[in-house]
Amino acid sequence: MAGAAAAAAATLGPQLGCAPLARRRRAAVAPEVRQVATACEVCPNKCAVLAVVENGRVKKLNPNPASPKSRGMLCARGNAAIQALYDPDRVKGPLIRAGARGEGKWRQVSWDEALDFAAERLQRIKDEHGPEAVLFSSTEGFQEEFFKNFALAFGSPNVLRHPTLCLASVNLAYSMTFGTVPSFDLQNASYVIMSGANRFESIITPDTMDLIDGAMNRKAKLVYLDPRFTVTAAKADEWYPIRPGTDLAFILAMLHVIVKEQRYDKEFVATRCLGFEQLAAHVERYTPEWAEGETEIPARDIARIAREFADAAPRALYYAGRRSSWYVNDFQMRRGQAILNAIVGSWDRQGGVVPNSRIPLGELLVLPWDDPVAPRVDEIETRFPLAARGDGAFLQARENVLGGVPYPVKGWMVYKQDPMNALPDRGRTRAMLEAMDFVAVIDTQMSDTAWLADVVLPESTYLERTDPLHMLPGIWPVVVLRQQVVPPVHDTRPNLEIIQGLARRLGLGDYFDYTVEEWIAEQAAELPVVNPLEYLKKHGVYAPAEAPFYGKTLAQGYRFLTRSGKVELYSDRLAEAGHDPLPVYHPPTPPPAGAFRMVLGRKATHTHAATTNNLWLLEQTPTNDLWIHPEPAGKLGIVSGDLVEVASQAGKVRLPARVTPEIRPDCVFMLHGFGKLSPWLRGAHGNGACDADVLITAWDRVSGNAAFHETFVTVRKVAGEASHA
Ligand SMILES: Nc1nc2c(c(=O)[nH]1)N[C@H]1C(S)=C(S)[C@@H](COP(=O)(O)OP(=O)(O)OC[C@H]3O[C@@H](n4cnc5c(=O)[nH]c(N)nc54)[C@H](O)[C@@H]3O)O[C@H]1N2
Ligand SMILES: Nc1nc2c(c(=O)[nH]1)N[C@H]1C(S)=C(S)[C@@H](COP(=O)(O)OP(=O)(O)OC[C@H]3O[C@@H](n4cnc5c(=O)[nH]c(N)nc54)[C@H](O)[C@@H]3O)O[C@H]1N2
Ligand code: SF4
Ligand SMILES: [Mo]
Repeated sequence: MAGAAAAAAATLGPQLGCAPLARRRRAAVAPEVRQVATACEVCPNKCAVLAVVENGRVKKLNPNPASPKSRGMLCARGNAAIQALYDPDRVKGPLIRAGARGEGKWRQVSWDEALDFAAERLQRIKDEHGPEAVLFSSTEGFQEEFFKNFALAFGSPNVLRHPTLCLASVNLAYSMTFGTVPSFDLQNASYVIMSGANRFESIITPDTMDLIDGAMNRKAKLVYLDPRFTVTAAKADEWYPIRPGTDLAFILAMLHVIVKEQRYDKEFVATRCLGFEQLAAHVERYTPEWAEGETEIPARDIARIAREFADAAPRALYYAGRRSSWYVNDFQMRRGQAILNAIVGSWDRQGGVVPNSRIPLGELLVLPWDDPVAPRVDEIETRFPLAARGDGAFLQARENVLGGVPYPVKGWMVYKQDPMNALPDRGRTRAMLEAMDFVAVIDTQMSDTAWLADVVLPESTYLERTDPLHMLPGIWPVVVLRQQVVPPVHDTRPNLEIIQGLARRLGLGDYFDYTVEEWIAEQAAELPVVNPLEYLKKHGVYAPAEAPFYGKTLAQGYRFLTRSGKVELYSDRLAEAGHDPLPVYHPPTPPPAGAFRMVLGRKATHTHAATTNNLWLLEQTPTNDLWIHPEPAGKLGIVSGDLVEVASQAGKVRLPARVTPEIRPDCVFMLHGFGKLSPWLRGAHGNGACDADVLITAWDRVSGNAAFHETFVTVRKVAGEASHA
């Protein structure tokens, strides 16, 4: 009726000369419009956002070009955050489990009741088993620090962070070589090589924009290795569908050519690097002809790429991917890349591999707590002595907890993470959850892990809260503010308030006796602008005008943060820890006859397992399917759309096949984040398949990082309809 009336008015209005009425109407409903600068939370990039609020509702999210990191970009996922804010499937208030674990019976309770309940359970575990019997796991985010601090103040050393599922091996490889984890100057590079690192779909700012500019405008040559024909492959100058797990053979052969033909930067090697002689002797045996047999990349192309790369240096870089949770030898492959970047002299040069600049922030002084006394449950000190202790080794922790060694763990607190999807072998993660006396999940939605918890503590989404400032290091560092755009739509709280509520009840309140505003004020105080807080509230970001910097570490007498103070091509520390001091190639185990290797990757329209209930993004990518090459598919009698069963040692899933030449015949691929258990996530529940059901448990030997690409699966056609929401 209302629609019909409006349509009638629209046609009749002008004829009847109702202009004064139309004006009056407009005046009456003129919306109140505000713009708030904030920072996106939908993936780790923290892109700067200008949120448009109309009559109290977020109407539009625009990019804030003031950030040198995200510049004028806000991706599809960033735009779709509005849908997540107003999603009817959100957890709208605290919940306590009312039935059996996973049965789906919940009691909607007050915050007081939820926090009393959680604190009582945590205290009980602490009294009976010690504080180390509670595990605290989380993924990066501006409020993660409060969660980590809570774990430590509670007395548990068992903090597990997401790098051990993501980038721990690449970070460790660069740290062991250069003493730091650098950025890659794609804006100025003229030659770029990438192993995987699918930047046109796996978005990292500003790398994705720089690479688009470089590749599309032919400023840089891009050589891309990936068993899949990704969007990045489509835009590259050269794409090689490398045999998976053999990138180190390609890298070692490049080193062989560059060393043998003396194409390395002799000055940099002589003055800054340690162990070149050992490296030269080591790569003698790794010829391009040998590498061809491993990688299936022609020897003449490997040799040519090595020469082109060395000749283009220092504006040449072997780009380090972010997700390096690939193989059990991942660390050594990334070390090989770092060594290659070092010897061609790309370090700290324009267009090369550049140590990050930083902007100092102030720090609110808080009451210090005593460090936890118990050893870590993942035994990281002895099993992965070189790894970042504060991040832990997630899969080792899960296996130890399941085995009850070295001590029992009875409680698990989860923040902004969905281990039921993010860890391989979902059955084992579920077994770990089932074995717990108490599980609490702080999330914005009913994730699969939340579905199996005892209490769900709903955090306000990023558009509804103010977070601590964050400095994003880089060639162009930036400080970003995430400030509240609208008040919480439901009965949710920011993480700090949840932590404070728990801490007060556990007698730890004094450690968290501050507000986020006080925290931010102290952080901002150091910034070299007038009224820094006001400046940040208005602009959303602070970036110094004088960046970027190159060559700070090239000054005479500079000591790299390695043991020797030099770039370590050869590493004593690795040898002492029982690892190869130079990267040694170990061929990957080939898939058994009739089996495929499963590889992982992303699409530009989803973040991990977090966005597959977002209707706007589901419209772009509604489900997942199994990529399989036409050759094996033909042998198995599979055509696109057929339902297939994918089985590994860990489990089985069913999903539709997508027969495509865009993947090697020896691999299969499915997108992450579908096949959800949680019926509250209506868009992804029973829609497609969950990769974590079939991935097996394996980890990198040096860093303990998950190794997701070690899984072999069989595929067979089965009768029935594909489950599709
Ligand atoms: N749109 C979107 N962007 C994101 C994210 C997201 O979820 N969605 N997540 C962010 C996060 S946390 C991360 S860690 C990054 C991940 O981004 P990347 O580091 O780029 O990692 P992935 O895209 O997971 O995988 C890279 C590619 O490696 C290929 N690959 C598999 N095995 C091999 C191999 O043996 N050799 C070679 N050369 N290639 C191989 C896979 O086919 C895949 O295409 O993306 C970030 N950006
Ligand atoms: N099978 C498989 N496993 C993987 C990967 C893969 O590709 N496949 N990728 C690996 C990589 S690279 C990474 S980085 C990890 C990522 O692992 P996770 O961090 O677990 O990934 P997400 O699915 O992005 O997010 C987890 C949860 O955070 C919630 N969340 C989002 N925003 C907020 C917020 O503001 N507050 C709170 N409290 N919660 C919020 C989401 O609702 C979601 O349930 O997974 C790793 N594991
Ligand atoms: S890349 Fe997209 S999802 Fe990630 S922070 Fe930026 S806008 Fe948000
Ligand atoms: Mo990641």
